[in-house]
Amino acid sequence: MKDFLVACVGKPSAGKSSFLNAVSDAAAKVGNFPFTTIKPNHGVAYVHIDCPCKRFGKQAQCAPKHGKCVDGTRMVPLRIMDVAGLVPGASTGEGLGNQFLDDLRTADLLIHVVDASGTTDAAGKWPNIVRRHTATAQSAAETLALQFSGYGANLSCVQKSLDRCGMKDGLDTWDEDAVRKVVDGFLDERFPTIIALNKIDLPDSDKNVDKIFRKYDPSKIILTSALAEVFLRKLHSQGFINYHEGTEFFDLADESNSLKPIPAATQSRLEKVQDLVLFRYGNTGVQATLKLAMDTLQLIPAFPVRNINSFGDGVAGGGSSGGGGKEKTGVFRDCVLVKKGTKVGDLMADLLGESKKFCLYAETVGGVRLGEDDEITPNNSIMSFKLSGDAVRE
Ligand SMILES: Nc1nc2c(ncn2[C@@H]2O[C@H](COP(=O)(O)OP(=O)(O)OP(=O)(O)O)[C@@H](O)[C@H]2O)c(=O)[nH]1
Ligand SMILES: [Mg+2]
Repeated sequence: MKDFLVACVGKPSAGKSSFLNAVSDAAAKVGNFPFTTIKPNHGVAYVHIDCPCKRFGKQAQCAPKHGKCVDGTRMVPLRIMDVAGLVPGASTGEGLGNQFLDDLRTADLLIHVVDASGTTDAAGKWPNIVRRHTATAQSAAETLALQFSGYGANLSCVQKSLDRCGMKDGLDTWDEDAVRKVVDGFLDERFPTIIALNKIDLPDSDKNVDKIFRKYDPSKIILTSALAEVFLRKLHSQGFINYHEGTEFFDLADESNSLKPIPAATQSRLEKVQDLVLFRYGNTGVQATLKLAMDTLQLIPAFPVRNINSFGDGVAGGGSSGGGGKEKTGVFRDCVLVKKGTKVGDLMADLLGESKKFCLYAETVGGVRLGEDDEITPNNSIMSFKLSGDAVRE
């Protein structure tokens, strides 16, 4: 199946690299000056999903090949990258120019990281665009296609986004809200986009949060503190706390665990993070952002298993290695993210490749047969593919 990629974009110093570090294994350079990132950083983030092992009481045997599963909460890998800071006009060569837009071409979704403590500003270059538009007597779509060319836009993509947000020609009369609507419409057409409204731990953020919520679709905004998440994860990896990612909870050292006592200076910082972020917002928001990314991309997890009764190892019912307990290698070893609407046959082709022709049938829990044209849904997402070789052996 396609390996999905999400990319963090946003203005310089918004916290893109911090966000990447907060959710992934990356160690991207972070700095309090613009354009710290020149070359994109890549990482693997883990999205938390409900693992079926819990439903079947098999948490102890659950053994993901990638990521891990903690008591039925499964961490599924998702590729993520950040890029250099985006400034208005990047598509015409300002800032770091087109280079970083190239890096984005393969992204499936953008996480627009916004510094909530900063001032919001509209694209400063709009008057120039209007001037050129008027001088060249082009249509609105033509002018914008040129402007968005760095984002991989073509005329039809721009035209579609204009139609979708109900904007016609008369670009020179658009006010700020209209321009914003058009830009948002275009981004939605080209890339699904969600907003990580970052730095909510800073005092100035409050007033901007309201403003931004009024301007954008609130269902696409998550309040985040990448800094708090990085801090909590660091304390966790250093053995000071047991941080329950995605929640406001962590365990401290006591007789029942082997955690280390926290030094006084760190303790006061931890209390601050609790006061400013965890108690106020319930969590740091970064895990929720990944979840929203997954929902926006309409990804659902599918669990190919070798044995539909034991949920044992392997993608397809190919040859058995012979001997050994059925669950020697654990259950629900594989998990793939598929886009809603994906057909059973598509997944089959992807996982089995050439061997697809030996596939007799696919089945899900309870021995229910699946047709190649059946869509994968949360109800049939555990599936096994019966190959002819297998049928002979059994
Ligand atoms: N208070 C606070 N500061 C943050 C947060 N996230 C990032 N920062 C700080 O913001 C500054 C910029 O962070 P980066 O992650 O380097 O930002 P960036 O968007 O990658 O910046 P460029 O690569 O230069 O475009 C650093 O000083 C970070 O420590 C946050 O959630 N809260
Ligand atoms: Mg950066």
